[in-house]
Amino acid sequence: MRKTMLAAACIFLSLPAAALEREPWPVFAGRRAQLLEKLSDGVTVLFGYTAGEGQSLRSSFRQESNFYYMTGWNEPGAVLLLTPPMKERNSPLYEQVNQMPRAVLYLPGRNAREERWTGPKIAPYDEGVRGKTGFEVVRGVELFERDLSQAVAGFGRIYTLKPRERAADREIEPRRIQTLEKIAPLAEIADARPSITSMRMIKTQGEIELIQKATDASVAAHLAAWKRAKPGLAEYQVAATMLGILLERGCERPAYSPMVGAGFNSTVLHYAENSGKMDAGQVLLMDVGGEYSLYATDITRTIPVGGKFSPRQREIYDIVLGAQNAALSAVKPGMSLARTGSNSLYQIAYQYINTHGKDREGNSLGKYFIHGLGHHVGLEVHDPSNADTTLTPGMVITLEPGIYIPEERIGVRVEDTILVTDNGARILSGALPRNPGDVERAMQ
Ligand SMILES: [Mn+2]
Repeated sequence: MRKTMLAAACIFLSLPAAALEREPWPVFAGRRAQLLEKLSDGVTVLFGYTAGEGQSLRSSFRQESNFYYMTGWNEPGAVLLLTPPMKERNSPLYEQVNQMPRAVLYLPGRNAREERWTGPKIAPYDEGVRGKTGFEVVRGVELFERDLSQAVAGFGRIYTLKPRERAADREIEPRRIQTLEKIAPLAEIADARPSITSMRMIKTQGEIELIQKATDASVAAHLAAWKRAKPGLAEYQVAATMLGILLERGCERPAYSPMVGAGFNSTVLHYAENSGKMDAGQVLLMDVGGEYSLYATDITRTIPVGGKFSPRQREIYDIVLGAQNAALSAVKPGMSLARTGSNSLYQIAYQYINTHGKDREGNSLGKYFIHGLGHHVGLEVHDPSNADTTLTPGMVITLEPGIYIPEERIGVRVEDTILVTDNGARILSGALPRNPGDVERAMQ
């Protein structure tokens, strides 16, 4: 007994913390160069999350997504300053501004006491800090205020993240803007978000690979759930199987609260209690995806508890799948996820649903498709996108039609994460069966 415990302790101590995978540093440097070109008439300031902002008792530290996208930096308390070259040769500030480094990463100083709690961190004056950060210039965060004051004098404008209308972090960003207004009271504060968003919408090869890894782990989680889901089991037990596999395969966490709902619960769009029991004859809807090295995926499948769809469940499933296939075959550059317009994929899916099948009253089923067709996926499961975006090669989106009929206790959604290619789409979650017969077979 003692010996076993000792052995267990040794194994535990010798296991390194799971290292996040990251694109090579030059990719991030390239993004900063691109942003400097886009926002060439002002300095850009991005704040990484502090320890308090990026973590809670319930989760480990995770960087703010825009900051991570520009830096690849996942430690707390960092700040990014981008200073474009000044073009006005006659300006008295020309020399001063153009001598400044274009990109500086500011890091908090070493805090040995803090590190006893949170582990060793990289500090600004560490030897080899350039190689450890991918930045030519790394400074202590105490120099940020001085540097920003000098840089902003040449432009009078600071680009930073302005709060979105419906933001989860709506307290953090206004606080940050107050900080900037204190340092540079005369500067105009402009929004860097649309420019960063337009970059984030087009994924690099490295990003696609990370999304694929999140997807592969999630496909494995779904397949295991199909084998586990048996009459009498609780929804949370199926969710537990899925979470276990996500973590086992190197995901840091699920990309969103897993939703596992049987029967009536399958018709509740954001059902995440997962507290019900499943019975034979019900459908079980599982919307579960992992986060791998900060990248998300988003997959939903609906399976028959007991292994075989009823004729009515199968009918509804076939309509949802038909709608997804109709949208899928229409995906190509120039199409759109918007609800309206001649290039709307939503309209294609909606029309399919609305012209196939009926409810108990003989009405068309369009009114039971109550959400959008899809969204972008990346560092966030609902990755940002600018208004009036048309699809472009390199975008990663979901296609997720659904029909939810509470009075019949049938909710069916089929959701895949796909890559927009030069002339169509590649289903990143294509390894997970979608056809109802294949789903039934995979459950055995
Ligand atoms: Mn989704």
